[in-house]
Amino acid sequence: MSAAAGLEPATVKHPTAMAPLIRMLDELREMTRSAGRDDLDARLTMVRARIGDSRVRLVVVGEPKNGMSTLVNGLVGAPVSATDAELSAPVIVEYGTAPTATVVKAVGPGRNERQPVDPAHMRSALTVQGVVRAERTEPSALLADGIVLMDAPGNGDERVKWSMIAAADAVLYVTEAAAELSAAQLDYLQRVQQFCPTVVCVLNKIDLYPHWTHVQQRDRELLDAAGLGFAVAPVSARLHREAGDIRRDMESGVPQLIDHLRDQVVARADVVAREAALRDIQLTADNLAVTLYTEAESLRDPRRRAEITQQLTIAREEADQLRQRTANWQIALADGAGELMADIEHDLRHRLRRLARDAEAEIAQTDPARNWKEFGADLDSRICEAIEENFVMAHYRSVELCEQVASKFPAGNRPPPLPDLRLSDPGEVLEHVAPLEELDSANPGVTQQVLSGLRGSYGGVLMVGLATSLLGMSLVNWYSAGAGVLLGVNAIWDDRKNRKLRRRAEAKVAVARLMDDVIFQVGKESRNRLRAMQRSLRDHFTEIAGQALRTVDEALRVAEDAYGKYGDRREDRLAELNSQLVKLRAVRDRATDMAA
Ligand SMILES: Nc1nc2c(ncn2[C@@H]2O[C@H](COP(=O)(O)OP(=O)(O)OP(=O)(O)O)[C@@H](O)[C@H]2O)c(=O)[nH]1
Ligand SMILES: [Mg+2]
Repeated sequence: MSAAAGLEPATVKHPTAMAPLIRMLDELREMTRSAGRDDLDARLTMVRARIGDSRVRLVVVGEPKNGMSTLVNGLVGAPVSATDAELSAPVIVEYGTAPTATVVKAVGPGRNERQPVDPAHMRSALTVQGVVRAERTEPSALLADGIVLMDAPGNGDERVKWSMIAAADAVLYVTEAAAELSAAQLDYLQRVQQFCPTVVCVLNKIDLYPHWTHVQQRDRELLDAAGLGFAVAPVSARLHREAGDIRRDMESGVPQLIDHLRDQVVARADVVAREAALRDIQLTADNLAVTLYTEAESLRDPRRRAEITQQLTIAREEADQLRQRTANWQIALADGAGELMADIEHDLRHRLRRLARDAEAEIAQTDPARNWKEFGADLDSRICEAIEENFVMAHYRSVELCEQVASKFPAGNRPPPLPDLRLSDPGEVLEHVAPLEELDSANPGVTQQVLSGLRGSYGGVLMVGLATSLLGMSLVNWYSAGAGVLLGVNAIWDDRKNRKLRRRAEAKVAVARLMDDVIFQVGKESRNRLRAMQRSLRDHFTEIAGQALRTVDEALRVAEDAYGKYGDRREDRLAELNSQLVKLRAVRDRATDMAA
């Protein structure tokens, strides 16, 4: 059976033996496809690929670190699969004309990308996520015999493992000789058997556990009790690796395992493949029959027909309702947001105007020059408070708006989490606002006061001095000096009063300017925040509206389809189903005959 170092691996599954199976599979696949059972179709496609492959696919699985990769390397006779790897990838080793290694990476559903790697760097290639495909030219006994070996990493993706098992002709299930099979392992083996009936249990690391014969005995009993007639092969992949001569290699049990695989799997490849394929065909046929039968039954059932009609009516009504409700959500959002922005701005102006009025009243009662700094600080804190309240209002009003828009959609569509519009630090918004201006006339200099006093007293002296000079007195005399003092004091007093009035006017202007600035800056900030909120609501609800419409449209389509089937096309469909069932029975019978 063993091929020499020829260029092609041996053909172990013969095309003539597989041809009738392939015909059956193709027939069945057509039926599963027309019945819309994609799952069954996928399974049959894989079975087709398996029996179409002239080699025997052998997959090695087991729990992490049981020594699968060491065993694979032992079977191939070369270190193709990384051992003690932290991150291992599935490895496929096959016979080829040149030694190559390719990393196959899944780049999308059903699409793979191949990257060649240097076999010398295979260890590093293994850390890449994907499948490593290695081709060996050396006539490793098993590869040349036409075996493709697949090493499934112990802690790899379970789905990948199962698809490898389903694609395999035979499974080597590796356990450690430390303990007998657990209930969970037996359960796992039961499931494996449903996908691939040819399984060999490999009891590895017998060098470590002297009581392995006892474990083997127990495993045999447990498997028999579970109705699993798998062979149990005790081996030590390490002893095999380290064996220098044939005698020691025989102790490792690996040569015996290879012989077993040759006799029971390679030599019987046609039988093994046929049995597995026939089982798959029978199972799929039964599964499909149930689907077709159920559909035929419900077509014949008048209650079902009434139900379908009612479902169509409901689906139509729901679609109409949704269209009406959602037609105007955008208008509701745009209107609501516009109104909200105007209200918030109005509220801000209103609050600040009230503050300005209070400030003016205060200014009118006192001299603003006194405590102008404290006055400014106090005003600032009141402005902060007002702004904070304004933003709190903006927040709650936008939550309300969000709920209003959400109510236009079917229940269950929760409004999105809104950005919080409340201010954590109102000072930030006020950063660009210029502080309250200083009062120009706040501190008149001493010279200024003296000057205006002098101006007054000079007038007084001149006025009275001139009059008294007519009486022959000198220009400066007691009377004129008295008048000078009097008018001087009066001038100082007048000057002070005027200054105070001017300061009040200046203070009012300063407050008004501050308020203007605050309204400008805060208004800008709050408009920005509200617009961002509006945009995020619009994006969110556009998505929801699209989804909701797609859902009802799909429901409507399904209902119309079903109605079509049960309505006008009912008789045709029944006839079609009957003919499919007859065809299916024929395939099933043929498979049963072949299996027998
Ligand atoms: N004593 C002994 N050690 C072994 C034997 N087979 C494998 N090992 C050791 O067990 C460890 C794990 O071996 P691997 O071949 O990497 O195991 P694996 O099952 O491929 O591990 P993962 O794929 O990573 O789950 C390594 O240190 C091996 O040397 C054996 O027969 N006897
Ligand atoms: Mg491994």
